Amino acid sequence: MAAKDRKSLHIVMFPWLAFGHIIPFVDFSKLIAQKGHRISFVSTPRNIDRLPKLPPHLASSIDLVKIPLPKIAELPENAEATMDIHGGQMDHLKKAFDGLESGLTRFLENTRPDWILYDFAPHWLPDVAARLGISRAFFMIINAWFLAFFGPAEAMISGSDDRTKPEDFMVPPKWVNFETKVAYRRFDAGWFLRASQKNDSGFSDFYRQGKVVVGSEAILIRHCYEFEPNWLTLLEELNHRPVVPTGLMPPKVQKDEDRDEIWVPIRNWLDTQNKGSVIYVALGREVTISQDQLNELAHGLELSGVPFFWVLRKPSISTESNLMELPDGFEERVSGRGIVWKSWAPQLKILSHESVGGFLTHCGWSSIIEGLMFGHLLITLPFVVDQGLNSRVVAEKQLGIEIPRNEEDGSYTRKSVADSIKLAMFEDDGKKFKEKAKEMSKIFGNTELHSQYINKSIEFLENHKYVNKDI
Ligand SMILES: *[C@@H]1O[C@H](CO)[C@@H](O)[C@H](O)[C@H]1NC(C)=O
Ligand SMILES: CC(=O)N[C@H]1CO[C@H](CO)[C@@H](O)[C@@H]1O
Repeated sequence: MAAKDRKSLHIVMFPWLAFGHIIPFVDFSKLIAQKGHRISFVSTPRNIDRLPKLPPHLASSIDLVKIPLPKIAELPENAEATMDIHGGQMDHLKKAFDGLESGLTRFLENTRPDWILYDFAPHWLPDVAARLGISRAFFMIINAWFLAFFGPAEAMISGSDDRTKPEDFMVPPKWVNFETKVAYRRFDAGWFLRASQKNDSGFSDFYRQGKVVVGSEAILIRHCYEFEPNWLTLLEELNHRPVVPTGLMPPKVQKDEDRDEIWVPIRNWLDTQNKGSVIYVALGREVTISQDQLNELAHGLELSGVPFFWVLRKPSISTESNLMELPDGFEERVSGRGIVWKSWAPQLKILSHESVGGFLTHCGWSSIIEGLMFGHLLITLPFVVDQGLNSRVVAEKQLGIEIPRNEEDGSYTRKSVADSIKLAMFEDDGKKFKEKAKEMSKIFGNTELHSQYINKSIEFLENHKYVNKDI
């Protein structure tokens, strides 16, 4: 059917309160709006105010809808996103988030959209939307192996999942029906174990995700068969509902001149370096490491002898344990060879520069996509959520090298950092991995392929609108 013959849809987007989630929801909103559909993007006032500016030609198709976050005594004033809090306050943010139910329900009653796409957290939302005859999809901004690790939704909801100790997450789950070693390790299994347990918000992440899955007509997921078919197929089998891959949604390198004052000096420095010689180092905004581990990373970069560009931003929430001081005299000693960049940096532009030859990353899914788009070998240092599994998949496919860690506490030494970098950049194994990573850019950087996925996932929304509106 030609676009002009189709009825334009009204689609509500409702991400979890973390910018690592909000940004992929914005990106997907823009892609949907480009097809002539109307978006209502719902979040809290301060998050909406912190969104990147919408392109002028789409601004009229994307309504930004602010619903105030209920005040909770345990949260700091004005905290509306994970970057405004420390880890111990996460459950309180989830509790406040649950308080958005009445505001969102009113909005849905008044506007009666065709679809609502939401994140893992609002366990109450599918029922509300179903009652109003609104079609519902869980938009999973992370990949299939992470979601498949949670298992069948019914067990997540009932709490009958029998995995109760870290060891249970250190092997592939019993429903995995293909050969893989992908699993958590002792130092990062704790995150998954906690996700299975009820906490101060009153609900476990397992329960939230389970409810969201069973209440949805479909799961849309940022994944593609060309990179990894097995976990994606497993998800369909586990969940008995359409699993629609949106592709990897590789971002476009923006030509935003208003940020040139930041990019130009960085580019000038990269221009002076040899092709493929620089390691780009960035652990993401929400990973905080201890002072001791920061020192080891710095010394490791120094010991490696490799040129580097390190984005090291102070966490927005400072505590005594994350002061982020570099070792004494570090910047003088590495001067000329290494740059420590302490504010926002245009990651995608840096990764696209030909001097960059490797990416030391915490292994967030977006970072992996951005690194492999340009065929960069990854040197991985995962911490929480999906990062450990991502790192193991990357290692299994020989696209990256995980820095050796202490199994118990996940600590690493300057020597393990330096050795991993040298292995990646100079040794034969590194060369082999580099070739494979470069090859991978044909999938990750394939705009045609991912545009096709986007087209198909939007066609899915167009063709599967809820018909039974008289509940
Ligand atoms: C996706 O759809 C757009 C029209 O909305 C079209 O221009 C584009 O070529 C399509 N992409 C692919 C890969 O088919
Ligand atoms: C069992 C469990 O994960 N408990 C956690 C609940 O949340 C608090 C912080 O809000 C943690 O300190 C507990 O470890």
